[in-house]
Amino acid sequence: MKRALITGITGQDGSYLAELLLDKGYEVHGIIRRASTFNTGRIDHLYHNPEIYGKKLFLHYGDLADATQMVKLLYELQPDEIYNLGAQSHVRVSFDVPEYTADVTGAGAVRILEAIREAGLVKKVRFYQASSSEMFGKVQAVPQIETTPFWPRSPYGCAKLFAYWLTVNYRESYNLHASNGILFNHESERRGETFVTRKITRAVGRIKAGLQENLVLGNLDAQRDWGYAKEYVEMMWIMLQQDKPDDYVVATNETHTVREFCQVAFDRVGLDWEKYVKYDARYERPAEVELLIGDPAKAKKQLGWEPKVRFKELVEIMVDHDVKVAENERKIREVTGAYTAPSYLA
Ligand code: NAP
Ligand code: G4F
Repeated sequence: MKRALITGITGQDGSYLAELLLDKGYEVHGIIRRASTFNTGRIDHLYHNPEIYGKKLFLHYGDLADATQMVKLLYELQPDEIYNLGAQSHVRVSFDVPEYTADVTGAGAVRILEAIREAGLVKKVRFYQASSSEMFGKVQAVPQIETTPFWPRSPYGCAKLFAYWLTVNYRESYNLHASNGILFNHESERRGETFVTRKITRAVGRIKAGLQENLVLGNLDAQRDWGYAKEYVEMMWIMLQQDKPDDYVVATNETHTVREFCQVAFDRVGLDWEKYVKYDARYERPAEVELLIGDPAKAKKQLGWEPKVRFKELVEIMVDHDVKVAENERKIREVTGAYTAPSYLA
């Protein structure tokens, strides 16, 4: 039985990856942060399953800012594979907390890489770094591929670039099996509620259910290459099963504006988006990434991976889910007369 360690297991990707690895027979360990509120909503179905938790899935308190705990965990666990998905992952927020983002999203990767050396795991372990299309920033070529020069446009992008190069550097310096997945935006029913896609689909559900009046957004012209998260975590695993580590673009090779996302999402429930979407400059960023579109040809050729869920289907999956969530919330409110929708319903 292989043993995997996931940082960021409570996040969108971490939760899907945990499911995938458990399905493949792995023993899965995840690092979670202590919080004053519940933060395990995305993995509660695994955590509350007595056949899984404590038998195949184990959670450990820790933080990417805490190098000592990282070394201790790696000594204890001796994992075969490490997936570094933990991060302060919100681009807009990274402008508010640049130093924290550098520490967790950037230096967090070094802490794991050094812990691998400290625990004597260089020859045994395989390491995956969650790199990002945000590193292409002010894009130098269209579409973007593995060799496109980087030009990050946010503290988040800069932090991810640091972690990207460190991963390459440890591969070259110590012969560590370390790979970067350069993942373009990927979304799902589990996407964080403050990223634009989920903000839109939640609003659609809530407007339809009469729980919300409008939706306030920033830049509608930004273009993104949006794929389905469930398919993207599979690529993380595939990359670590190769004899040789390498870096891969994971994308759909299609791009759409935020405006188009709104159109398709509101259309799904028969509403005219223009009547509900308002603009507020506070959602703009000091520097914007205007266009992302990735060509995953290398992933297809070398690893046989290609995305199946395309833009319209992705929007519809998310809207259909959020319509149900909002309808539940409306019913709960009707019965209790109060706002009681628990966040894990999302
Ligand atoms: P997410 O939903 O925001 O999840 C981030 C995870 O990191 C959460 O589990 C979070 O824990 C954890 N975390 C935050 N700060 C931490 C810290 N100081 N120490 C330990 N863990 C910490 O992100 P995601 O969408 O799943 O993305 C997964 C990874 O891929 C991230 O590194 C992200 O930057 C990267 N990425 C994402 C995309 C995308 O489109 N989704 C594209 C490219 C790259 P809490 O639950 O406690 O907050
Ligand atoms: O959904 P977003 O916040 O995602 P963004 O900035 O592209 O970052 C995501 O994808 C990256 C991969 O490229 C990841 F590395 C990163 O961790 C994260 O998952 O914003 C998408 C676009 C932006 O251009 C933004 O300006 O939507 C625009 N937007 C317009 N109104 C908005 C809003 N974004 C947010 N979050 N909220 C708005 O109200």
